[in-house]
Formats: sequence, structure tokens, C-alpha cells
Amino acid sequence: RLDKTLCWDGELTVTRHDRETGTSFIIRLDSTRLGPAAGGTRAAQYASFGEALDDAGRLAGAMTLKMAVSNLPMGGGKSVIALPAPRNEIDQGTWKRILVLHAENIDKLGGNYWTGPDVNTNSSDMDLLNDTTEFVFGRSTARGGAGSSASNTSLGVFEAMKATALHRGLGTLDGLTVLVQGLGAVGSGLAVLASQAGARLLVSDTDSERLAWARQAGHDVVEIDNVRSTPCDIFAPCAMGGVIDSAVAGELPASAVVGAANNILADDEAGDILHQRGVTYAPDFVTNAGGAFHLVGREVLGWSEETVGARTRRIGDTLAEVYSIAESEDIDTDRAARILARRRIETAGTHPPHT
Ligand code: NAI
Ligand code: PHE
Ligand code: K
Repeated sequence: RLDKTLCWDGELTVTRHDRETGTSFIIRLDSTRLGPAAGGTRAAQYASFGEALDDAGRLAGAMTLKMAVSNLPMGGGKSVIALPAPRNEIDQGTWKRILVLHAENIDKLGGNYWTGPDVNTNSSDMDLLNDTTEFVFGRSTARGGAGSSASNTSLGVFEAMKATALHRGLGTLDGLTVLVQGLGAVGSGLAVLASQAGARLLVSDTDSERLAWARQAGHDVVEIDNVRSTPCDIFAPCAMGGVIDSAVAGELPASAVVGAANNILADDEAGDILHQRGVTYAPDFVTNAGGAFHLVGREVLGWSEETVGARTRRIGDTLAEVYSIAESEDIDTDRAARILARRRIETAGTHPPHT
């Protein structure tokens, strides 16, 4: 596995291990062709170092595609902090040490990589990283950052859902059944928007407090193990990646898949199978770009909140373009979106190396 994941065609892999806390650090720069590599810091437990490297590589690749397809002047990268224990079992002192070491690594990359929040990291963590390095998006607004990107991500996924429902012949969201897997920062915001638009919500989460919130809001709860076999119009994965492999793709009882999670498809074949079955898959790196619009828009491009919102609402237009390529070429939508992203990467000039 390690051999395989090290034969990767990205630009750079940085690793470090901290014996004191048992933590491994990975930063992978997939591409700086369109600008400095950007992508969040994910903190999680992994079964092996190879698995963590692999995840960082696939997540970094998704960032390259996301920035390119969204016309943002950034490349793609990602950090993975492979934790020695679940995040909620790590004490504050240890967590601080972990973030300082990670910030040192980022700083050594001299601006070729900009981080931001991802799973298990938030704005306060970005503030802490920023004590050591300047190359951080998504600090708290009190510290001059753009704050959380989650609500804008929810908005983008909602726009993607409306556009996909229309494309798939389902009409408006009013009366449709939407299954949201993961009611975290993004999924809960999406549930609110979809419900306001008249959708019936089915929800799932591993956290009982989130489920209590959902029940109070009048949503129906689906057991974790039944999520991928429960019939719905639109399945919205908003927890982790890899939820749809070929086997799931062959049976998923939904008309469309539109969610926030990065790398929803576990393999290339899954996209093909969904396509053959007429299940419309909204490519994740197009759908979940609201976070990138928020962070890069506010902090690099000087956009107002209004501009960020307006640009995010156009995710539906980008998807319409993707669906049109998929139809005219008779290919699955993930491939079509990659074609659109690569067109931009190939026509752009090379970003000058950082000096
Ligand atoms: P979060 O950590 O706030 O929420 C994740 C939720 O999923 C939690 O409530 C957790 O309990 C739940 N969960 C975990 N495992 C589950 C399982 N097996 N079944 C059901 N629920 C489960 O994370 P956030 O920020 O909402 O992000 C969600 C996804 O969207 C992640 O994959 C992230 O990479 C992606 N994303 C987030 C962006 C952002 O701006 N926050 C931007 C683009 C993508
Ligand atoms: N982690 C989020 C994503 O996957 C938000 C993010 C975007 C973080 C851009 C850093 C840079 O899109
Ligand atoms: K987070």
C-alpha cells in the first residue's frame, strides 16, 4: 500500500512524526498550476500511515479539481493529521502541541500551501495555527479571517440540489424526499434549507444530540446502517467520503446524489454504474465549492459576502454545464466534471513559482 500511494503524480508530499504524542503529519500538494495549493486540515484516526497518505492524496486531488472548475486562482493540496486517539479524547495541551507542529510544517512550505478548516478542525484551530504561520484561511472573524465556511457550503449544496432535481426531471424540491447523511455544520444547514423549500427530510447521524435536534425539527431518523438502502429522491452524503462503492451504486434506491462530502465515490466504477442506472450524481468537487468560494473569495479575492453568495448560487450553472457534457459525450458526470476542470488547468498559464 505504501509503495502504491507513494507512486502518486502530485507535486509534493511532506511527512513528519511526533513520537511524544504519537501523531503523524502529512501535507500533500497535488498541483500549484493555477496558484498556491489550498485545502483544509483534516484530523482523524487512520488504520495505517499508508491509509492516511492515500486519503491526503485523494483529498488534495479533489481540491485541485474544485478550484479549477470553480475558476478560483488556487491549486490543490490537503493536510491530514493522523491522530493517536479520537479527537474528543485528546486533551487541550496535546492538541495545541499537535497544531504548533503542523503549523511549522506549513510554514516551511513558504506559501506554496495554504490550509483551512476541514473535518475536526475549526476557526479557533486556524487562529492557533496562525500564531505560527501566516498561510491559513478561515481564522475567526475576530482575528481578521473569514470564519466558518460551513453555511456557504450548505448554500452551494442546496443550489446544486435544486439544479440537479430539475435536470433529473424531479421538478422543484417541494414534496421530494431528501436523505441527509451527517447533520454536522454543513448537513444541518442543508437540512434547514431543503426543508424550507418543502422537501421531506430523512436524516442520519452517529451523534445522538444531532438526532435530537433533527427530531425536534420534525425530520425522520434513519438508522446508520440503513442509509444506503432507504428509498429517497435525493441522497445527500454530508459526513465522510467513500460512501458509494460499486456495490452500493448498483442498488442505491435514489434518483440523484447531491452532497457535501469530499470523495463521495469510492471508485471510478461507481460513477459509471450510477450513470448506467440513471441516478444523477452531482460531482462533489463542483457541489461543495461553497466553502472555497467563501474562504478564497473573502480572503484572497476581496469579495463581499454578497459576491460570495452570488458566485455560490452559480454552482447550479456549472452543474448544468457538467450535465450537458455528460449527455453529449455519454459519459458519467464525474468524468464530465473532470473534463471541465482539466480544460481550465490546461488553458491556464503556469503559476510562477513562489519566490
Ligand atoms: P462536521 O464534522 O461538522 O459534520 C459531520 C457530521 O457527520 C457530524 O455530525 C458527525 O457526527 C456525522 N457523522 C460521522 N460519521 C457518520 C456516519 N457514519 N453516518 C452519519 N453521520 C456521521 O463536518 P462538516 O463541516 O459538516 O463537513 C461535512 C463533510 O463536508 C466533510 O466530508 C467535509 O470534508 C465536507 N466539506 C465541508 C466543507 C465546509 O466548508 N465545512 C466544504 C466542503 C466539503
Ligand atoms: N475543507 C473545505 C473543502 O474541502 C474548505 C476549504 C476550502 C479549506 C479551501 C481550505 C481551502 O472545500
Ligand atoms: K470542521
